[in-house]
Amino acid sequence: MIGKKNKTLGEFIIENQSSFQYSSGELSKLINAIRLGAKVVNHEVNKAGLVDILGTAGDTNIQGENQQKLDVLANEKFIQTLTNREIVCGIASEEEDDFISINSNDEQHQNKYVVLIDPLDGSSNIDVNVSVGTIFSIYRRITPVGTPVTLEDFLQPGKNQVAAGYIIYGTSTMLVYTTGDGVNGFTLNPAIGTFYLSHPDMRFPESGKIYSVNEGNYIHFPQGVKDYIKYCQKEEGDRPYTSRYIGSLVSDFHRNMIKGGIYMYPKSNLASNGKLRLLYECNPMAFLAQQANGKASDGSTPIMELQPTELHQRVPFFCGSPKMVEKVEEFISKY
Ligand code: P6P
Repeated sequence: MIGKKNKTLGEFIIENQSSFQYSSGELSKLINAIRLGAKVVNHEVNKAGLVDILGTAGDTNIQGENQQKLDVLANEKFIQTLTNREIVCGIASEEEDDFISINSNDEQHQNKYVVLIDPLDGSSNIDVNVSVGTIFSIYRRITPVGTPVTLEDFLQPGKNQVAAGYIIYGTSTMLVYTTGDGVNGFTLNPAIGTFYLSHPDMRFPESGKIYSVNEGNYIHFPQGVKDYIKYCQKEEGDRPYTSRYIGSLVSDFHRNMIKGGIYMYPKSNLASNGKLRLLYECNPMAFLAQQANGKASDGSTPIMELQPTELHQRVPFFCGSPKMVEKVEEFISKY
């Protein structure tokens, strides 16, 4: 993946189009739809404190979580921008109980891609002005083009992804994505609404000194995870490590990719499969991790090897610098 700093996202896409293994115009349409959605949601997120869109929309999503109004808005905006492009035949969202089939007016449409999205991850942080993110995962459909999309198109293992990424609405807004040829980060210049290549070829350091986990659940974790956390805290060699947990997967992942570290959301007595969703949180982050020299597993199996069975299924998630993920897997394997 070629790319010098300060190149715009548009220029970058055109320059690297040939490295996208499918026909030329498709990548740019896909990423341009995401780019537009990112700008629209960024505008809303940045003014959330000013406009009465805080607080819950009154509904709860399939996870039983209160839907913040910004969740609902972000979901609508991304579905809208993706639907308007003649390239997506189906969308699955954390905010939608079932997948959405997109049949363009041309019933023999040739739309080949399905998108799975968490439109606003970490949304419980909105009211306290902590950064949140959008996570997306893109596959080619496996059922015949021109027919209505089916659940099978969405339940593909993560290794089939053709693109994945996130938008982080933080001190600056960034779009970070991969199409299988490395990971590149683009920072939005809000004054002109343009994303610039600010972080070419992002890579996890082999190891790091940051571990991210909700230690409030410590007593409920499997013994191997407890042992690893104590290992991180022990004064020995380059340890103790630093504990950093923002409560926003995209933010913790992004920091750990830049500085080195591991993010963990283990299963526990409270959540037998952990909390994070395989299809639109773990798989896209695992694709990015793999493309950035990192690793992602459920504690023993690589995330992208898991065969999904349900749209909103949850899996335990360990992701980050490869040596740190291998270390926690070693502790878990003892039990
Ligand atoms: P807990 C946000 O709801 C999220 O899905 C991730 O972004 C975040 O890392 C995690 O859940 C936080 O969950 O249980 O530690 O509050």
